[in-house]
Amino acid sequence: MALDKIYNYIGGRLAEPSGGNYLDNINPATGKAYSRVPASDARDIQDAVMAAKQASKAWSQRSVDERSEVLLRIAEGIEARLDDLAEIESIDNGKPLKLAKSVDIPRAAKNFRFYATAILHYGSTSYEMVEQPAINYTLRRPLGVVGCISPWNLPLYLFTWKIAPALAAGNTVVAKPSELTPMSAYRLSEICMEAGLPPGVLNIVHGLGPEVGGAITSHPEVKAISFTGGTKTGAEIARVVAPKFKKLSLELGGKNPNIIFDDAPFDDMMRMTLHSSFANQGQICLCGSRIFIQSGIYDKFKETFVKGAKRLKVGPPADKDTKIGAVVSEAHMNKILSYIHLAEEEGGTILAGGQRVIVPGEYCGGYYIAPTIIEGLQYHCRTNQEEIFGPVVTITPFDTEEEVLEMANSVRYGLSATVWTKDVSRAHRMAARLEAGIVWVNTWLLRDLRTPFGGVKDSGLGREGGFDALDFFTEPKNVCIKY
Ligand code: TXE
Repeated sequence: MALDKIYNYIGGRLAEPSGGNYLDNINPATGKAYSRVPASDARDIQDAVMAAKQASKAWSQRSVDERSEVLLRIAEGIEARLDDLAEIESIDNGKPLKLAKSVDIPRAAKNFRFYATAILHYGSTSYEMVEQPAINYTLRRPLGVVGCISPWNLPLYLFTWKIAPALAAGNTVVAKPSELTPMSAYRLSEICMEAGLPPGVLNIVHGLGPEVGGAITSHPEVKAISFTGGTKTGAEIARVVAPKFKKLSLELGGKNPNIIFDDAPFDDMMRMTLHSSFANQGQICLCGSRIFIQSGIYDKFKETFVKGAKRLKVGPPADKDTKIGAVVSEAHMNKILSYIHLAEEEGGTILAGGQRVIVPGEYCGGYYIAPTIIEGLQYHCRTNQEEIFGPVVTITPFDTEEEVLEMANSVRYGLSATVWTKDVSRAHRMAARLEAGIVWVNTWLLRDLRTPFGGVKDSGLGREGGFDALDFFTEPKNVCIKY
């Protein structure tokens, strides 16, 4: 049977890749190819950039009301296709259908809605001078053509998180979704056409990272790059764009601490910790993969947590009882399994999981891993320092705030941290001293889209969210008038 084909979206039209080459798109729940993705190259990026450049002036000169209306229609288009989009996201990525339907797709629509309305309230500053009769005001202008490159873990969610503010601010966009999860981005092209987005304002080009992503980052007409993905790729992109002086926003990996004090609200903490450890098969950059538990509740925590993890059902993403679907690819599964072996070599004890799960029937070739809990590791060993990005967590006891801060801050990453305690003063002390861009206290992944989102250290550069993203996608120009 011929596999369904995905097309690029360039200049308002669906297009085959110039070279006529395609990659297989694998369904990770079965391990079988189910569609074909364009293996585009620099020629397709050249076409996309030219289309974006041509559309740039007219789009930037539209009133914010007009831009807002088009983006709201895109949000409505996503909402209208909730079921279809959730299904394809779940097939492409391996995530439970329920999760795609309750989190990924609603959030993609919300991203468009949020920036369609944020732009209506986006202002700029003015400074009156007293010593001289003069006033300064700052214009904020779109940059022109910008590039957005996104990963596979939250495909449409993260793709739209970049595209929506870029378009709202009046830029035109050349965007590349991950080659592992291209289907929802392809559907987005259809939604944009239906919503009346003018041709060339958004261009979506599919293909491999170095060929397609690399052609975007190195293109002289692309004025800014917004990237989410691995830290290694982020470093490569920074190397390419730095000498070209492009604006750069990087959301990279994490190795986030989840710190649980004796006085934590136990039941809430346990429910949420199971979620923050294993949601989306642990493939969320914000997952708390290093869990530190104060000694007084360590044994109780361990017993309840291990029981809870063993109860999480691993199975086909479309099953309504499935809590843990498939990880995204065979290569990624092998990477995660190799870290589990490393943990054993480093002296860790596997308390739950630790192996691939074979789901019978048509899913027997799928990439499933049981939720895995490891104890007994030193905080500075590789398992505790490197990003695994799968359903694997370590648990480590601690006694004092000082001790846990040293362990928590010992990694090269600094994306997020979670603290569980009823002591308000302690919560503030910890929040101030944790090296992270985002700290949650007594919760996890509670997101207000107005807040700055991003990491410190090797977790990235710059902030997304709220007006920060609109600042990123615009250039300030100060005007000083003496009167
Ligand atoms: O991501 P890549 P990979 C972490 C996680 C994972 C590791 C590697 O630890 O195991 O990164 O994942 C495009 N120029 N995260 O290799 O390669 C690529 O095509 C321009 C954390 O799958 O970073 C895709 O569209 N673009 C993370 C995007 O970059 C390039 C989410 C991300 O892929 C490129 C995903 C290049 N040279 C992985 N090479 C998070 N922070 O949420 C690749 N790409």
